[in-house]
Amino acid sequence: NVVVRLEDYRPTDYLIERVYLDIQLEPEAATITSRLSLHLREGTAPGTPLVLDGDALVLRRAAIDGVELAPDAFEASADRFTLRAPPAEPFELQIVTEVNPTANTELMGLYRSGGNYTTQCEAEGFRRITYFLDRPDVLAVYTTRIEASRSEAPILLGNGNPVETGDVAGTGRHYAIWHDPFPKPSYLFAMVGGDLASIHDTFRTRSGREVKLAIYCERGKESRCHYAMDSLKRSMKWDEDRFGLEYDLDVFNIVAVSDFNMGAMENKGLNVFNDKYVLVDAETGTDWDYAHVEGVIAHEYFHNWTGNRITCRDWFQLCLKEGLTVFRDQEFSSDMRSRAVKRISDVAKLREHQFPEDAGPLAHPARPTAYREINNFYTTTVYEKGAEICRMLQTILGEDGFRAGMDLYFRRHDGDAATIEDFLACFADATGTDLSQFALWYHQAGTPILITEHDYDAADETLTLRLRQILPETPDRQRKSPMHIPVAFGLVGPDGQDLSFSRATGARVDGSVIHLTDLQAEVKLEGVKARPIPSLLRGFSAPVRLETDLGMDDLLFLVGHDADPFNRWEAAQTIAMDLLKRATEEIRQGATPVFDGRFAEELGRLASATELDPAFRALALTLPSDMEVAQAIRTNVDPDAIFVARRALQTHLGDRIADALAAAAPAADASYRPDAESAGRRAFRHAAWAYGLAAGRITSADLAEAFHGAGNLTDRLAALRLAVHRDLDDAPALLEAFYERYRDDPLVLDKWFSVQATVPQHSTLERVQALSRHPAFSMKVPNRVYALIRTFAAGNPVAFNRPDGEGYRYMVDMVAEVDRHNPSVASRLTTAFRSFRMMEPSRRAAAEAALKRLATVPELSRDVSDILIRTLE
Ligand code: BAL
Ligand code: ZN
Repeated sequence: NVVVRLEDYRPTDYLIERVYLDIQLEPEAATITSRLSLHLREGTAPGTPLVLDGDALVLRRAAIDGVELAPDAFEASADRFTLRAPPAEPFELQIVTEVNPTANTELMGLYRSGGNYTTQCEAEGFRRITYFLDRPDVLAVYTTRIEASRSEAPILLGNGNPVETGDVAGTGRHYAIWHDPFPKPSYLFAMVGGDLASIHDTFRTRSGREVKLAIYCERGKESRCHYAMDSLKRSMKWDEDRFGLEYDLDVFNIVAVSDFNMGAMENKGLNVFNDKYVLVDAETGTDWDYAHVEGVIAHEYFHNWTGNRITCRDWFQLCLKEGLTVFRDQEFSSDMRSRAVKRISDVAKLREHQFPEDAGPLAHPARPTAYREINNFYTTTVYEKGAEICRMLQTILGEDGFRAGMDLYFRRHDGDAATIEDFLACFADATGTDLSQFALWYHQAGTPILITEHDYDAADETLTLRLRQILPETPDRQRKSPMHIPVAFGLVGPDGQDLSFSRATGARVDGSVIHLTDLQAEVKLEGVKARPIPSLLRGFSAPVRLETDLGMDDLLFLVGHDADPFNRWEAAQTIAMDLLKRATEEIRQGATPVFDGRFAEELGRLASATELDPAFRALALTLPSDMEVAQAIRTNVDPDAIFVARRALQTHLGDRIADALAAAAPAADASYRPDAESAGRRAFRHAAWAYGLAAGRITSADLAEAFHGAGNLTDRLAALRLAVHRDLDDAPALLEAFYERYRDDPLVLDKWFSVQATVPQHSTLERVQALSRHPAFSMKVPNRVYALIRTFAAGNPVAFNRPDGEGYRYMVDMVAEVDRHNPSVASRLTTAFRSFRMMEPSRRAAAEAALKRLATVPELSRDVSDILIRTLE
């Protein structure tokens, strides 16, 4: 378990200018011939050994400039190839390796999925295909020749542009040659071979070039690719309009595969996707799926510039491409859909996933400085907090300043392997801004706590705001310096309109943003004509935990009036969180919680306000998740009590607002359309069902009717989930009907598994154990494991944290089992334990014992060991 450190970075001794690959595909013995044009880096001593990375490779041949290497000229093992004394002049190294695509269950490198050949090289998969300087700062121009049996793999795809295709006479085999003119790191290499169906389209770039677009998938599923194609074309147009970025090859291919560890991969000109993020139609995809297909297609496409044209110098800089690209895909989805709804959803996701990571043993800075296994750093901190950092940059510099920085970044670094420092320097130089303190967002782990107080002096017409930041300790024990926290704000007046101020003194205020740069600061806002309610952190302008001194009356007023939709939603969340925390404590004391009825009144008014977007109203009706409540309680957490508190609050609210919701709920559309407005109407109707059920206004039979009458999967699944989670009489029959309808569709059956894995009862563990033996389930397919096992651990706090510790013991067994064939999926399962230290003592002890038992399993992968070591530290 070697630790790789940022401080040890140094450039390679050799450069690879060109790579020529010849890949002979065979199910159990693919042969890869690579010809690398190498030369010594200037300043490196001639004769310095060349050390190439490998992983599980079998070497067949090695030659230099066509001459076979003598046995003592090199050393080769499964994971390394060393050329002892390379020529001083540029030379061509030829290496032949052999791999078994069928036996590759790790799904890294070259593997077979559903009979098709595919590759996954990020982060370190290329070394499982051939020996190479497998690191992101080695950029080369690739030409790839792929050869396979024509009947087995009629489609052969590579990076870049197609050059040539043809038959290999008399063999039944054929070949395709692809050339990618853009130098790229090895992690962006890809090839695909298989018997695939496809849909085709074209896109004319703003400079008039025609790009051929294609999406490939399993035969029979091509009708489900049209929304992805539409999303791709909209993404291409949006990147031109918003950032002036045009596509640069003649073709853009997407391939959907059913065995894939991640969501998708941005290989140059040949994106490979988990089919979950490509295939949708009304019958087999929900509104959630449509939104995610659109977002992930955009994300991978946007990587063409932020990731591919400008890549990372080393893996510590992962956030450079991921955080920025998430920010870009969030902005795209905001423009395609409702900006407010997208922002609320993104923040809810951040708080559900990233805040717990940042508060636990796996916390790390967005730009880490050390890792044992880079696969474990594709985290929500790198992605989602990384995106928040870009968003803050835009808030601080303004949209024009941000765009100027981005333009300079593309001008200055096109073709480079860059760093976070390079990125920030572009914004500093383009706008003349000192970003040295802001850079701490990349370097300091943990979620800052922002505490605010306010006083209004009516005589002086002055509002005083006091702000303080607390930087919690994180596993690195680093001493923290104050962060630059941009606090967007407004002053909500007695009539609900924003009040103005004439002058600000104290901490810097730019327009409607306070810049908190010290541990504490005071701002005086003069000329405020009436007592305002400060609406702070509008739009969630910084990823912090905000604690204000606003009381119930003020928060209720904000729910009803804040001009900032995010803070309107946030005020409702703050109240609900306070009610849930209190109720949880009361339940633990054996008392029955009593709720302040004013919240229900205000929420009912908001939900019935037909001038507001139904999607927004549905979000306002969604209570903070159990994980968020647990995080807010922080210590001695009892998930059962949180769950009971939530059910009690739902009943309380349902009793008071269910009728109003039912009256306000729009009728089902005659036909399904996946646009945001239609999806919002469905979300609102489902929220009305949930409160109706909580209040006993809706029966099991009503839901069964909704299920059977549903014209799309979104409505059908919502009815099923409510029936199953509420344990209604009709639940077993609906589960059976759902299964029968979708028994041949694995992606939809994943939802069936997930619904059952999240039933909030202790007995769900036994249900999950039984489902893991279901014929439709397979431990070998990541999507199945994510749908059932990970969803159980990460999405069912009641059952996973069973007081008897059986949930933990089961998960440890599953981790050990999956680790034997797919370490990266196994390590993702292990992260379910990241918050175990906040549990009450008996659960904490049971989780720790289970983890310690996992540590004794022989031959754990580096992926799982790394998570385990850090979780137990
Ligand atoms: N680069 C890995 C997949 C993604 O973030 O796009
Ligand atoms: Zn990405």
